Amino acid sequence: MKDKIIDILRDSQDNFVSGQRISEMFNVSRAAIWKNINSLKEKGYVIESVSRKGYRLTSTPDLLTHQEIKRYLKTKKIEFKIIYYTSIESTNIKAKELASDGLEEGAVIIAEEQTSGKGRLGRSWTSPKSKGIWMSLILRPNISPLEASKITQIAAAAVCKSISELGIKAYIKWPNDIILNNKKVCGILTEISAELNKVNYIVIGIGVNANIDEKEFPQEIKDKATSLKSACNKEVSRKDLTARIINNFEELYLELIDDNTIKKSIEICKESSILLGKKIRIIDKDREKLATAIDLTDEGELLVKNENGKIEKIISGEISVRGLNGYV
Ligand code: BTX
Repeated sequence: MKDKIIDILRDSQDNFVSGQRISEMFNVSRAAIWKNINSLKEKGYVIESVSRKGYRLTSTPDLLTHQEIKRYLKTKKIEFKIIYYTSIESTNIKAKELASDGLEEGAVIIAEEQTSGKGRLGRSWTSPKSKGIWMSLILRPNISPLEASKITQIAAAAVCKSISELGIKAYIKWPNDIILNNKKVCGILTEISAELNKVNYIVIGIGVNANIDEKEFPQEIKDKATSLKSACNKEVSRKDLTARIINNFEELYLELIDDNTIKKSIEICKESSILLGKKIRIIDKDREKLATAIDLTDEGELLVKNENGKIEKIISGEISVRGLNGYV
């Protein structure tokens, strides 16, 4: 009922809607409406109430609920449905559980806070309350499991494009980081459940540091983490950015599904790559080697020239790539 009340108030724009009218719509008492209005106010909705006039919505909170994000969604084919939690261990873990239970493609698990956010290779991801976008998309593409890393490239391109739409130039550090001012502003974690040649589901986890102040980062990541707020000196609308990411993701993902190519994503990844043309360190478990990043293939693998001039293809997975002088 709360969601519907918000829809009614939104639709009436600047006009008041009487408590009587709303109560008739739901066939409940005016006191019940008043209770719901109060609970909406507690969530951050600013609702004016004037006696004999009724209620008027004057501002909405930057919450990542379906109710708030749906107005910004422009997706065409896939029904993206947000499943919202205020606090959760990890949206990827929840998404995998729900996907195993059969939840369909397009479900997006979003949390205001993760108490145990996951990075790659058992690393952790700091996810403070209401300061970022912590979300996981469930996908069920009809592709070979070997192609799963293409989804990471699609997501990286979608995030980078969405950030650039806010007027901020971000870079992609292949395969799964988005970089601002040489620091990580977003990480992507792709997880897959598959049989030999069939994908059951892919969960793509996206963590964007939206409105975290630099001083709020834990000491151990202070020198490598940043946020959009620090880059542009003001808070960004998380709900608008979340919808942009989903909108851009759908467009790029459908290129793979419909045309079996990720050309548009690769174009964005190349154009925004922070690695191409640079000397890099490739870390594979305990071994480390030097190379120059030279290109991305149409499939999204990194082409490098190693020290004796040989060209090699690096497939994302167990490998980490670093700049020569630190993280980037
Ligand atoms: P990664 O393994 O490339 O990066 C993890 C590393 O990044 C950590 O070891 C730490 O050094 C650093 N780090 C941790 N938190 C942050 C942060 N907030 N900002 C910048 N650097 C940080 C990258 O893994 C993939 C991260 C995916 C996160 C999303 S959030 C939604 C979804 N749910 C979930 O549990 N994970 C994904």
